[in-house]
Amino acid sequence: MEETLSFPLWLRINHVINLFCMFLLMRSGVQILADHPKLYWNDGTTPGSEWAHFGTKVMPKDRLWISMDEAEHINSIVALPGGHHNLGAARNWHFLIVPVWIVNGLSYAIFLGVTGEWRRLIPTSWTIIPRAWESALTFASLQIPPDSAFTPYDPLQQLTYATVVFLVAPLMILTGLCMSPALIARFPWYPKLFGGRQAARSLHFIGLMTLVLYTLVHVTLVVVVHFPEDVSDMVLGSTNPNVTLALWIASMVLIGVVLFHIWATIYTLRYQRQFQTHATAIVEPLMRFLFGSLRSRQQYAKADISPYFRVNGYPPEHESYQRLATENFADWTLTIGGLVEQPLALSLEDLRVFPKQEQITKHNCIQGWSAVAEWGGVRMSTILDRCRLLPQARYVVFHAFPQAEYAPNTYYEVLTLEDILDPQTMLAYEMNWKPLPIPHGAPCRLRIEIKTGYKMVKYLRAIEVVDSFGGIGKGHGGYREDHQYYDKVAAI
Ligand SMILES: Nc1nc2c(c(=O)[nH]1)N[C@H]1C(S)=C(S)[C@@H](COP(=O)(O)O)O[C@H]1N2
Ligand SMILES: [Mo]
Repeated sequence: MEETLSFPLWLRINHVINLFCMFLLMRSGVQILADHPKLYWNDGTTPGSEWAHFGTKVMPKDRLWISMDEAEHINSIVALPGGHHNLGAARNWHFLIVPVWIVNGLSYAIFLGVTGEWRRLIPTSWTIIPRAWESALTFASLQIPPDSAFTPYDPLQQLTYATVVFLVAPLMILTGLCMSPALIARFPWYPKLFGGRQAARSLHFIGLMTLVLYTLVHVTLVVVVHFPEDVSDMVLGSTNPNVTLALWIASMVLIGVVLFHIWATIYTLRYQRQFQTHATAIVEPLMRFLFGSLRSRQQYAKADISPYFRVNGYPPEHESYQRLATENFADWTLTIGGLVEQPLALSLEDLRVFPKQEQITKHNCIQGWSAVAEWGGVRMSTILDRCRLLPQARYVVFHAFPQAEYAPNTYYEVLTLEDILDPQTMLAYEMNWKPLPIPHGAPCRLRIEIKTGYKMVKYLRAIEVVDSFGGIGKGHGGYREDHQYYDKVAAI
């Protein structure tokens, strides 16, 4: 039964939007990967256990190194925006485009269903498999199956389209969601469906490679088989035989996409701050809407604790810190002030008097690595109850001791009161039942399990309750927001 191929207008529009989104997602995705260019099947991301490593950097064996040192520089031709550690901008592109791509994909699926066009894509008989195999053999011998094989698609083509649309694309969404610390803190079983968070990350990458390969083959075949009729059908629908016009429009669209990428790359690199401000105005409310009300309910077993826990952020060399360290932080005090009725200055001993909370949780660095550890300390809400917030209080700022890598600035991060009330948000002075080691933030650090790692300030010196953070640092809500253009929600 011969069916004529008619691509309705909605489908042609879907196709163009999809093409526009896919390349932006791919390039920004590659930039995100470059920040931690290693892939694993285990959630401890033990160094050496990666199944793929892109780049040449080798970490030293004889001194402390941090995960930021592992990031690779990447060319702007493959990555958006390219360069070194432009993770903030790449994430903003990724998260701006993802909703457009998903809405476009859903509307495509709905139209397919409603119009009955799905029958061309979803196989309805097992005979498609031997027929697709036959077709594969034909292509392998560098021949094109006869016209009669295209009804409207050739069986191999149909099978491939169905796989990409109904298997690979949903898998990209589902595995992408596993990257959200908030989501997997609330539903720790969810990433297990894919074999863990790192397995999901690996699958997300394999999905990307599948889509790249698919795109290459798809474009090649459109050019080799039935060109330029395919282009004409794709652009104008099969009722319009004006091939020249179709080729002209297709070329303009492709040139437009390329120009957009060139503009996006240059704009992002030149106006990082402006792009951050505009992009996060959209991305942050969306992140809050999707993940903002999720509360951490993690309780991993002792056996889940990772043998190795990466470090990010070198210990402060500053003598104000070093002097405290030599005395095991006996003289350390944490000041809690700002918009509180009762300012506090707490020593380690004071902290140990509060009811102790213990939790075994998964740490998720924004760069991509993860690790599980036990944390012991005091719940943040306990501390805030003790100092009694004033009614104007809206944000809590965590300040660290000065670290040489950030001089003349110091590391700090801002959290909302709602974030803080997560039951697993705490000041940790213990890691794996031992005093918090110096590389991990001794004597005391923040844990907030619904966020990516950069929110969890180490080497804590002071906590400040404020009604606005515009005057702190550069005013974007944290050191990494100020200097690396990250968003301040950090829920994925
Ligand atoms: N003071 C300070 N705190 C910090 C950082 C830092 O550089 N300085 N890095 C953050 C980042 S990006 C991560 S992933 C975690 C890492 O914690 P870890 O070193 O214990 O693994 O600490 C966060 N807290
Ligand atoms: Mo991080």
